[in-house]
Amino acid sequence: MYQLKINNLSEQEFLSHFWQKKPLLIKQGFANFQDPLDANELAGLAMEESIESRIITNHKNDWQTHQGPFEDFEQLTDDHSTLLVQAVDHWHSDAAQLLEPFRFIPNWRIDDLMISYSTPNGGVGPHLDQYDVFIIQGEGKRHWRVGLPDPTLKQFAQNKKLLQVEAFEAVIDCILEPGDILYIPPGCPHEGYAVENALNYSVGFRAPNQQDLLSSFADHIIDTESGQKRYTDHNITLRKSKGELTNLEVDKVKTLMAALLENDDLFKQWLGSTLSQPKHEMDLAPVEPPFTPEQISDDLSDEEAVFERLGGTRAIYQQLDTEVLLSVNGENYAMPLTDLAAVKLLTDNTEFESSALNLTNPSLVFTQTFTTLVNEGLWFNID
Ligand code: AKG
Repeated sequence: MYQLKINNLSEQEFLSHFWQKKPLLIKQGFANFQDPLDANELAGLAMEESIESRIITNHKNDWQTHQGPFEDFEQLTDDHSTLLVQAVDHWHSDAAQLLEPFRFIPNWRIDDLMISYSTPNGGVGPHLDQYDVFIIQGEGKRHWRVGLPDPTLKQFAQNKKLLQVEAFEAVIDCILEPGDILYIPPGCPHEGYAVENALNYSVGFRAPNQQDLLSSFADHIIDTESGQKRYTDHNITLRKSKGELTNLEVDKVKTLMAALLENDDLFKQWLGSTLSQPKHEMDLAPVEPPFTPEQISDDLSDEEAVFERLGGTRAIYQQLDTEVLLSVNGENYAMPLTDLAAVKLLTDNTEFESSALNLTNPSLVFTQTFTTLVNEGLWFNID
């Protein structure tokens, strides 16, 4: 279990003064840091078809990007190279533990754990992200520079797969040692080069933009065959200019469209399903033969049982007027309001004790839903 210490700040102080505001160097954020994996294990993951990985090299300032999966690691040279593996929390339960200390931030904002292994002078070069990130230093040392957002900084493509940013002034310039952490808000340019072979863990956050949201909402409207109401104008009057689309008509179209966004049930169903989509394909092992709700109920009544959530699973809930809407990996499940405490337990924690669940007195609907989730392999009894 990793214990996070944000200098002398409380989590609330960090949120008030730094989150989405300014970068922060957290010296020894994790005291006595132990890497959850080594470079060989990371390389093993980068050989898998279903796992996204890249090697970036920068010999003599010639930036090259090679896309995984990899059969060998010839390109991961003794210096000037970096291997990056995305969404490792989906595949490696010990590495997934590194997300836990950051769950004081709303869980739907957490995106994934990216891990990099760099040889001396290796890095991805100066760049900026649209997302918040905590970069944790594992084995080795890395020289990092971080700047403040500057709209005049130009981004350019070093190659087809590598976007970088021009030289920037640093407000943090440091050598990270094992257990040190850098918090970098969106838009802050940063670059890190290994001083010696180094492992880095990036805890990334998601922040959808309007384009993503509206296009996903449009898909939801089509899938659910909603939004069939048409434009009407039963009280138009004769007017001089027949070519004009009047401001009143523009407003009526806007109102027609806004009515869909204001449909709270439709909106929350869509939002729950879209925000709970996992980052990548899940490493699922469905239960065969499936458990019955009675079997799960028996398991739950065993006071000693502990249920764990599979790495990469995204679980959130919203309160509707008459029910609780649980969303897991893009699927919505409606529960009675009396299950609020049970749903909270399921979504606030990556593992829970059945004794705690029993105290909430879960309904049959909850047990049936939980049975479905266990049968899909999303929660499992670690007893
Ligand atoms: C990021 O996560 O934004 C980084 O810059 C990390 C890149 C790396 O580990 O090489």
